[in-house]
Amino acid sequence: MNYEILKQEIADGVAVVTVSRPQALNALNTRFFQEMDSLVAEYRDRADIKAVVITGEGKAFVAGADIAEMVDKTPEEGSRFSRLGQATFRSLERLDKPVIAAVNGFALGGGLELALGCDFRVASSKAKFGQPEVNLGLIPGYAATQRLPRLIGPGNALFLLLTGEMIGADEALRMGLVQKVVEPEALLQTAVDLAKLVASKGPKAVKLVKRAVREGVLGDFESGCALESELFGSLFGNEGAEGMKAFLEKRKPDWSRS
Ligand code: CO8
Repeated sequence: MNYEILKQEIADGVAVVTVSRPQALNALNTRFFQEMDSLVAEYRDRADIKAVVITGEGKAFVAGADIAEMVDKTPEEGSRFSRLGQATFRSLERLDKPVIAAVNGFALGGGLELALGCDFRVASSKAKFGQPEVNLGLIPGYAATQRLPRLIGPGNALFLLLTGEMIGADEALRMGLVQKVVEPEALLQTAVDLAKLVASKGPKAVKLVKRAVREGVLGDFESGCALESELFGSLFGNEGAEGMKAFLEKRKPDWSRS
């Protein structure tokens, strides 16, 4: 696919993907979702890409779904647009490789939902977060009503969803919405370094941690523990054996051996 909105730079196994529609504060339109679907499918199969960082160009990470594109939709079209976006962020979340959001500026509405579809979030101290849909007489359509309370608890989620107010990076950190806040000039390097750190771990273990957490938060405790035991066992005799042997032999693990 010829990417117009998603700019990509791939170096040392990390793909830095920049949402680039700065004239509309990177608002998410149909083209964005087509490109993101294609990109996720491509990265799934690319052995040279070990981790992904997603950021935005200019003063916004992403300022929401494209209001100009949504304004005239019928109820059926609105639901369809919502389902397509949900499916895209679900496939991003299911990518077997780490995906880190580097939130450089406004992460609002659908933009915050994109960040929620990533594994964790690093923010610039200047970033702003919010779910302003109620200001427009809307509710979120890309699963914020589901992911947000699971991540930060129902009280914090309802605070953001019902007030529609923006919060700063320190408040987002306090709520657990982001996992790290750094100065703007350090943002991208911090996210890339974290991406490389995760990519240096056992790749099967990384994939299975993602799966256990992802499926675990959706189900009950006992089923989650059963899944964890099954996945835990699957690492013995292969990647886990290499990691544990390397520890005992006081050397770095060679994941290609497993
Ligand atoms: N959609 C379309 N255009 C946008 C959006 C957006 N979400 N956000 C900003 N823009 C455009 C502005 O219209 C403006 O365009 P122009 O220069 O042509 O007038 C340009 O970007 C720059 O924006 P501003 O001049 O407003 O910049 P400011 O720095 O003054 O303000 C803000 C920045 C505060 C971020 C402001 O732009 C704003 O409030 N934006 C809207 C934020 C918002 O409400 N986002 C939520 C949208 S709804 C949503 O995301 C629902 C998701 C689920 C959808 C489910 C599918 C149905």
